[in-house]
Formats: sequence, C-alpha cells, structure tokens
Amino acid sequence: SSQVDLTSVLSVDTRYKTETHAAASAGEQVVEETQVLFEANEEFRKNALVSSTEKYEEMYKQSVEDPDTFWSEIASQFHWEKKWDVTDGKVHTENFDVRKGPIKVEWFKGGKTNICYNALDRHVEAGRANDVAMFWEGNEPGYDSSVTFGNLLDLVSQVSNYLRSVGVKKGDAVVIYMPMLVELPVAMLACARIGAIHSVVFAGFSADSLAQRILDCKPKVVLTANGVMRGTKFINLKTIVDDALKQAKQEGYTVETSVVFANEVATKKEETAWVEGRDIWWQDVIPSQSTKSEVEWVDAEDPLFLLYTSGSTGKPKGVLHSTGGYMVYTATTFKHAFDYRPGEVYWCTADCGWITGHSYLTYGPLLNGATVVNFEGVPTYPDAGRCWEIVDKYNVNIFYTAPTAIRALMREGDKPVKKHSRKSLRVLGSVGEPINPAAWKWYYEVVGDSRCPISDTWWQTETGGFMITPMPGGWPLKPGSATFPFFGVQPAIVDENGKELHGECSGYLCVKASWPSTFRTLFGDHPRYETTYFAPFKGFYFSGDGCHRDKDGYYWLTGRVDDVINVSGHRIGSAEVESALVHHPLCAEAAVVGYDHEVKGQGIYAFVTLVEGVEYSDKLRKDLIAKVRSQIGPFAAPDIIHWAPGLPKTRSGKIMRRILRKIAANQIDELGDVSTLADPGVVEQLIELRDK
Ligand code: 6R9
Repeated sequence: SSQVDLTSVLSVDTRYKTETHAAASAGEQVVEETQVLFEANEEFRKNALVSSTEKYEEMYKQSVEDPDTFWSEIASQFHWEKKWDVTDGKVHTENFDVRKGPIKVEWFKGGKTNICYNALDRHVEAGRANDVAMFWEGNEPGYDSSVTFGNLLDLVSQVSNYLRSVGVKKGDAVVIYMPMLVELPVAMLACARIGAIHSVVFAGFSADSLAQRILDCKPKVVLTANGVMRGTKFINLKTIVDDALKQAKQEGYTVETSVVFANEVATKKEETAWVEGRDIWWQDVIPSQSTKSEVEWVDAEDPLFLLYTSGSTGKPKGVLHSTGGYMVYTATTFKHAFDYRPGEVYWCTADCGWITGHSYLTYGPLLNGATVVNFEGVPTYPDAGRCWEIVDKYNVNIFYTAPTAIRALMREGDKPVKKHSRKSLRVLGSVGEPINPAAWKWYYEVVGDSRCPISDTWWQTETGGFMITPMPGGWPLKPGSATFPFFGVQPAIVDENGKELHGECSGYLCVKASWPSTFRTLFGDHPRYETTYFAPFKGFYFSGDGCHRDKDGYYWLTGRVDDVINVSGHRIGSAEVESALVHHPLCAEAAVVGYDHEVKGQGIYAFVTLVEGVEYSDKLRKDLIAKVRSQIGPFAAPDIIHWAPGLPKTRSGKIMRRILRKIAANQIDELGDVSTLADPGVVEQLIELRDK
C-alpha cells in the first residue's frame, strides 16, 4: 500500500480563537468552536481522491444539480444483473413533502443486483480470492485469524445454504444476536445473498429488548453464540436469547430455529443451556454445507436490513434500508471520506450491532475490496495500549472510532500510545457524537502524530451513510466540525418555524432531498416515519440534531434537540429508560435527561418519584438501576438517580425537562422562568435533594 511520508500539517490560520455559542433551537446545547484550520500536507493532498475545494465544489455541484447522472455513473461500477429503469432521464423518484402525499424514496428501481455478490464474488472473480478480506482479532491477545475474500465467500455461501435449508426465503427476517466474531458479518452477508432481511441486535441488549425486536419483525431464525468475553467480563448470550425467545413465545410468536455458535474460548458447550428441537450448534450444521450458493438477484428497492434505533418517544423504531441505493452510497462515502486507496488496511472499532458496523465495517469497505479489521474486545483490555498494538500488528492505515473511546484512552495519558509506532496510520475517523476540540486535538497530535487528517463523520442509522464529512486532503479541517456535506446531500438549517436559514446561522438540521441510502420506512409503521421525520418541518427530512454553520460554511453538530440521549455514541430514548424505571413496583414516576459526562459524552440522569411512603435507600437505587439494565441493557443504566418528591410540571401536566436538565447540570441559577409550573415549590425540593 502507498505509504506517503507525511510531515506535520500546517496550520493555515494561526489565530487561535475559541468561541462558544448556543444553537438557537437547541437552546441548551453549546458547542465549542475552535477556528483553527488543520490542513493535510501537500504530498497527502496531491494523492488524495478529492484534492482540492475546487474539485469538491465541481463534483458537489453536479451531484445536486443532476443527481441522476451523477449517481448512475457511480452505480455503473457495480454489477447489476439487470440495469435499472430510467424514466425521463431519472433513476430516482422521491417525495420529501408530507403536503404532497406519502413520503416515498426510490433509487435505481427495476435494477437487479445483490450486495453480497458485489462485496465478495465480484472481487473473487477479479482474481482477489487470496487477498485478506478480514483480520479478526480476539478479545484475548494471541487469539486471531484472517480470512481471504475466497474464504469469506465460502463461509457466507455455507450459511446462506443452511438458511435456505430451514426455509428462509427472500423477504423473510433473520435476527442476528452475535458477538464480533467473523461469523457476524458473515451472517449478515449470507442473508443478503438470499434476499433475506437481517436485523442485527447488538449483543449488549437485554432479553426484554431482544424479545421486543423479535416480536416486531418475526424472524424465522435467530443466529447467536453461547457466550463471549469482553475484557474480563463473560456475557452469557445464550441465556439472554433463551429468555427472549420464551418471552416472545408467551406473547404469541415462536421462533422455530436458533443456531448457536459454540464460542469455546468464552465458554463450554456442555455448560450451555439447551432447548431440544429448537437449538442447533452452528458447528454441527454450517461446515457441512456446500460452498456454492446461488445468488438471489433482488430489486434495488428490495429491503436489505432492519435496524432498530431509539426515538424520543415510544418503542424502538425499525429503520429499513433497501439494497441498491444503500450499496452505491456506502461504498462511495467510504472511499471518499477516508480517501481509501486500494490495498489499505482499515479498522472500524464499531460493533455490527450498530449502523456503523453495518455500513462501515461490513458493506462499505468490502464493496471497495478493502481489508478490514474486526476486533472482538474493548480498547482498554488488557491495557490502554491495545488499539495501537493492533494498529501495528496489522499495519492499519485507516482507523475509525468514537469520541467516547478517544476520551477514555486520553485519560490514560500519552504513554500507552507512544509505546507503539503507529507509523502505518494515514487517516483517522470519528463518529457517534460531537467530538470536543480537546479530544480532537489529542487524537490528532498524539494518536496521529500530527500527520493524519481526521474525518469527523456526521450521519445516522436513518441516513445509512455519511452525510456531512471531511474528505481528507480536500479542504482544511476545524477541530469539532464535520465540515461539509457529502456529494448529493443538501442540508438545510431551519428555525423553529421551519424557515430555512442562510449563511452563518444556528438551528435544526434538516435535509432537503433524498440521497441514495435514505431509509425507506419504519418497519410496519410508515405513518410514524412520516410524523417523526417529515412532519416537523414540511418539505424536509428532520435529523433531530441541532447545528451551527459558521462564516466559512463549516457545519458544527451540537447534539440532539429531542429527548434522545447519546451515551458513548449509543442512542437511548429518555422514554425507554423512564418506562423501564416505572416497571419497578416502588417507582411511581420517572423523568430522565442527559447531562455532560467527561468520557461518555452524555450520561443518564434519572429523577425518580417513589410510591407514597417508601423510603429512599441505596439498595433501592441499585434495584432501580438493575431494572434498567434488565429491561434495556447495561449500556442504558442511569449514572445518577435523583430522588424527586415531585416533578416540575406545567398545569397541563407536561414535565418541564428544561428545568430538570438545568438541575442535572447543576446550573441552578439558570433555571429561568418557573412561574408556569403547577407547583413551583417542587424545584426547591429537588435542589435540596441534589447529592442526597
Ligand atoms: C452513525 C451513528 C445518530 C446520532 C446523530 C447525532 C450523533 C453521530 C456524529 C454525531 C456529531 C458526529 N452523531 N455522528 N454528532 N458529530 N460526527 O452514530 O448513528 O446511532 O443512529 O446516532 O448520533 O446526534 O443524530 P446513530
């Protein structure tokens, strides 16, 4: 791979200015802007895919003025068994305006393709069967493996043949609840190969959450593993799945087949609970399958996968992505946002249970024929140098992680980083939440030795791929800004009335027109799709994020403006946590807000009103937290439980979260007007009980 000798970047703008401002709409979200420009050096820029702002502007202009031609040219680089329909020169149709009828997006309709074929067979047929497609690094140092594109295709074919043998057909759902083994992306690709819809559930979700998802999408088969070690912790996945399947059955849906990968490094087969007739060992049925598997050619608009994500209200939403547009878009964004060069090794630390693991650990990189690293463990095990040890071990060129991981490692100091060479690194990436300038600079200076541009990629489960992102080498970066829109993406910052703002401004981030990987619906609930995302600001897709555009046109994401809390880059709905808390028999009412957390970005702060006559106790506090862990998953556990004799409510009974956020942030003198409260005395009581 092309290793460019990169000397330190030059700081174009030497004035170091730190500005803080509040996003108009977000009100309480504050972004810290550092207006220093970081520019990749000349050598980097010369070789970059997009090497100048002019080049970007020219391509961007074409992409929004004539998206049909722009994306058709790119789509043609993939294999299509049958070409898509072109009507009046158009390859896509869309309605983004609820006033004009149902919201609808279609790209490359009529085209027949298969994303698994494009991610694997295509490269094998091009003579790359023996190139490494995936390096797998286990939780325990020393446990590793590598698979070539040929190996991967064989494995995927076997799993797909097995799925067919148990009756899984095109359009059927398959739930995958697996740790980060090679078999997880394999399972996803196997579903895609036969046109089945995969729904990966992050293997950190509880039995209740898994059951809820199973009941929603009704999978024929569940693919899982008996257990996994994450750091020093053993997670018994099998008992969670058993519990979930039992719950689902009680609620009326029976899963006939559960395939269990025996993960012998973590636990023993004989110690695994078993349900005869339903459970079957992966190792007993997959390796005996044929490695030849017919590709199911699907329509570009046929569904590829479902991924549940949290909203501000109600139960999790099944975000549905279709095949063709998603394929074209994830591949293209991967290539440009990381300036990927053939032969490079790319490592994304995300789990396949989240969208990042779908688009940028599996599909995007493999579609480009990139070699990916799949890491089972955690960044701090056995020590804080693990990531850099892995970078050196596989000569990783592109490293993509989340701010929460960066901050956690930053706390351990520079030493564990400096112990390893990291000279293979060329590009760094960040995703999941706004990256604070201090973490950005540490990442840049210490991890990247002031040599690697950082791609801070803003996007969402719903968008399928990067929306606002740097193209390294294309333009200077500002720490904390995701910079500019990707090709074809037309962002709009609007005010609370839905009026688009221009120039330097702050407001709600929307998108004006579809991009190829727009999510097509919420599974089984198109009305909710329309009301959540398209009704708030007519004519636009509303992201739920606040945003500021500075005088140079750079975009700064300021965080969620709804009741979604972003903990370590994981989206958690306040309503979900509240509903878990009130499941506890002694909890009468709960209100949950986010608060600034040094490592996690945001922490979960829960105000809890107990049933009349019940005493506060540390034991009860623990029980309440345990309730959330079991209802949602350990990652959603509240950091703080604040006893609340009452909650601040308006006369119409609406909880005023604005006030709770201020109390959680300990900004007691900024509570604002409390006179509209039904009982203003509640606030005094809450302040008194802080830290109690
Ligand atoms: C990809 C992913 C989406 C929410 C999104 C926003 C936050 C993600 C960000 C970012 C600022 C970035 N977010 N990336 N905020 N800068 N680079 O994380 O998807 O889990 O659906 O979360 O995450 O608030 O709305 P998802």
